[in-house]
Amino acid sequence: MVRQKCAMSNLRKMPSLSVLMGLLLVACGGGGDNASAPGTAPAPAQGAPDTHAPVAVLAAPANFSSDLTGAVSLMATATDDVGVTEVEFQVDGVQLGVTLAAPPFTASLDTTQYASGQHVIRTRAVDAAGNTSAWASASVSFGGTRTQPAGFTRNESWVTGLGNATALAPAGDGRWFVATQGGALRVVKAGALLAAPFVQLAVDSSGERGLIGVALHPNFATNGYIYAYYTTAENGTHNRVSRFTASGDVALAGSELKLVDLPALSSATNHNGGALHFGADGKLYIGVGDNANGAQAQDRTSLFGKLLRVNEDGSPVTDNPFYATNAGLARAVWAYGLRNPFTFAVQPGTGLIYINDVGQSTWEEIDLGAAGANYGWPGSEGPDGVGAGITGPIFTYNHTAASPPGSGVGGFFTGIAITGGCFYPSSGAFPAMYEGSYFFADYGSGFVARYGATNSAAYSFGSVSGNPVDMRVGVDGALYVLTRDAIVRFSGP
Ligand SMILES: [Ca+2]
Repeated sequence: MVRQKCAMSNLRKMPSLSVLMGLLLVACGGGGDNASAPGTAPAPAQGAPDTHAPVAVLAAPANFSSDLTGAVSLMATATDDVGVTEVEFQVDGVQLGVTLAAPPFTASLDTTQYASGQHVIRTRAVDAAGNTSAWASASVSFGGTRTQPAGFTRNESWVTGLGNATALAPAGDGRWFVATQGGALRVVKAGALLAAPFVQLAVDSSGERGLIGVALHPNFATNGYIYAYYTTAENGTHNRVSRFTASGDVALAGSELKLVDLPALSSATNHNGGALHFGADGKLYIGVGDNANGAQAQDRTSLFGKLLRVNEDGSPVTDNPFYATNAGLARAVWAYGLRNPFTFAVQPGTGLIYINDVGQSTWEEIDLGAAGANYGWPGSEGPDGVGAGITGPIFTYNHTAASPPGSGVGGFFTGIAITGGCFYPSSGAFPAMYEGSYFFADYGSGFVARYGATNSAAYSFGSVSGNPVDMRVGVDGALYVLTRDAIVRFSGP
């Protein structure tokens, strides 16, 4: 353990001596140890301000510690040219316990309070002048079987019996609209699945085709507009976005307005995308897969492998990045180089867009939405092949665990297909630490995680038994995860 340094001789000549003395005597534990720690800068000259930050080291647990259970001891060491006055620990970006003023810098962490899976432990030190060390951190995994944080409730049977569900959208009145692959757009009202669908569409549901996206107009409460993305066999099999008008819990007969007819699909039935959301700019964004032809993702004149941006009537928005160089519907291209943007999300208020791009055989990724961005597919997947002109992911995880587990990009998270996702709003029933978090899930692993932009790190939140396909925060502030068959409700403490 590196010894604490207390340069008492210099401090006696500094201003505010009585305050500093009190702090430093505590920080030094009364040990009177004036020896220099190796590697630290010399103490500031007499009368000079202390501008040298301390150094904190997380001594335990070790980075990549796996399957930690029960009570875990955290230990930090901290050194400074003058003296350390505070050491704190964090778990997943939230301070653990009280700030420590004196060594030993230890704390006990009760892992049973956290969902099993990846968590990040951090420590940092502060000196009397207020200089703050960098965070020292360890990515670890907690074992056990906890499927949601302590104090939260997971209800896996909030709604069941959906049958090949693909996407969901909340209404401000508490209802939910749930797309099912076979073409039925179902309604959940007061927690009950209504027997009559909102609308039953004729769809081609082979492979990954079918009714695979739903979005409500921002003014749904007054205009009743609901948008759906589905595969139709009309005039050659292709994907379409239509608008319907609600009349109570069903679509007004004859209200379908066909807004966007995408180009004909090949015989490939996978990679259709399907996600639909209105941005903060009032425009409708549409995720379109590459139809299993990666080259189309790089062709900016192709509608495949893109995030599109259209007006609410389906017309391309005139300030789209390739509006001037493309023709027809291709003027709707907003971002490209995507493989299968089956889900994406818009942050309430800020309009920030995160795109989940399902990878091929190696990487799942979250991309930061930006006009004109090229996310690199098929030449780039996850962190691989991110060259000039390519926008790499903000978070990515592998299909296979690294050796040792946790040591690779994405840490302990592994899976086969990223789904989700949604931002927790700036107010809601969850504790403040969740505000602004981006929740996502994996279709195969069934984990539910959150990504915190503050530390660019992802943490385990929980898991579900089924295969997650979509998720949203309800008007009650609970997190609703849609699996192929059910809506799982995670409610806060
Ligand atoms: Ca210092």
